[in-house]
Amino acid sequence: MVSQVTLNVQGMSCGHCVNAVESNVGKLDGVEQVNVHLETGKVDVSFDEKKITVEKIKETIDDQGYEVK
Ligand SMILES: [Cu+2]
Repeated sequence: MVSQVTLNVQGMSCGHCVNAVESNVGKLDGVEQVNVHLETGKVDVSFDEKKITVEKIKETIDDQGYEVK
């Protein structure tokens, strides 16, 4: 079953940041779709909760150097 979460992420400022988050979160097993909204700092993620947790998604964003609220 696919779940949807919107995370508030601080520190994303340009297209490079968008790419870093979208590509690294997007390649996680269980993530169906990831969409970064640079203007608002919001990151929409669709994921299979049987395969991956929100914690793991947050961790991955954090690893890129951005703070997840
Ligand atoms: Cu950037």
